[in-house]
Amino acid sequence: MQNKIDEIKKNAIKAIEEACGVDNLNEVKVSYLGKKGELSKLLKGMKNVAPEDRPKIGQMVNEARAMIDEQMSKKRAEIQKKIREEKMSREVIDVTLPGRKPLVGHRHPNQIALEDLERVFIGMGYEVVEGPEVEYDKYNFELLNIPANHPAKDEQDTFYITKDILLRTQTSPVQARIMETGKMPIRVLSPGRVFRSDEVDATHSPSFHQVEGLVVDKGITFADLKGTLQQWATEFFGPATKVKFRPHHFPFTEPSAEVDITCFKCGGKGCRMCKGSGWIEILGCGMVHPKVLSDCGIDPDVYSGFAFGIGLERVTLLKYEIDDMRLLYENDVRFLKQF
Ligand code: 2NM
Repeated sequence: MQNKIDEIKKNAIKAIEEACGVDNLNEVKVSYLGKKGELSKLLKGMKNVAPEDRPKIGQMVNEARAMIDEQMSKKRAEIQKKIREEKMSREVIDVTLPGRKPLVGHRHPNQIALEDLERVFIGMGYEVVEGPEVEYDKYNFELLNIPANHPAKDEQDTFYITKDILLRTQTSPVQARIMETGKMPIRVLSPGRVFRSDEVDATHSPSFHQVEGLVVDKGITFADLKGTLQQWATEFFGPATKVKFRPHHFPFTEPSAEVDITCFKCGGKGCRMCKGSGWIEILGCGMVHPKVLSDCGIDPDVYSGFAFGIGLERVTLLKYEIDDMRLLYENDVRFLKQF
């Protein structure tokens, strides 16, 4: 009996020594001190022991149990200490290390150009107004004097949601909504995303941005339009910039014009930027058509106005001398970081 107890003790101590974690140690505990463990098994064999020897054996088993238990506690404390120390050394903070620099993003080149552009018009007293990208046919076409048979209304050119609801092809519907409110005078700039059913290439995208301007008041003339755009060109492209108005046609303006500016790269001599002509086509504009005014509830005999539309991407590409519009949409940080 004595030998057996000694052997259990020896094995238990060895197992405790070798235990490599708290879970493992618990397993050892169960197998020696548990209900079905080695010591309990031994006690169950007591019926074969002479009655007078039983208290002695019982005492020896209890001593063995106490001794194994104590070893166990020691080992447990050791393991926990080691775990704690490892954790502490892992979590040590070296306060002398340099700080980590947070990655700060910045504005997209389109956004920089837009804010530069807005600043000029805000300086002239314009208010920036945005509107829905999903529009009614009524605001996108009908109120802007774009008749049902106009090519812009073709399914090939416009993204229709239903017969009457579509992705706006211009930001003028925002201005039709403003005219409809009837609050005078109007001096607004409407930047925003527009959609056309175009194939992607270096100068086209099915989704791009426009900045349209609208002024309506008593006595507004083409001279106001010319002065305004000349002022914008000077502030935006540089003091030497001249503007040239070429007759054009838009359904919502009469008369209408396309505007060229002298090339800000070569000053008008002709270079790669302006394809040798000295001029760069920059926007469309005109006097708001009397029918558009009256359809929007404004009396064209009392009020007149001008409007213009600038392609934001076109301005961004020119400003930064980028030769492919697709670069603006790919969001490659190696490209975006340069602005
Ligand atoms: C352009 C060219 C010419 C324009 C017209 C209007 C409105 F709402 F008054 F009718 N907004 N914008 C306009 C005029 C837009 O884009 C090339």
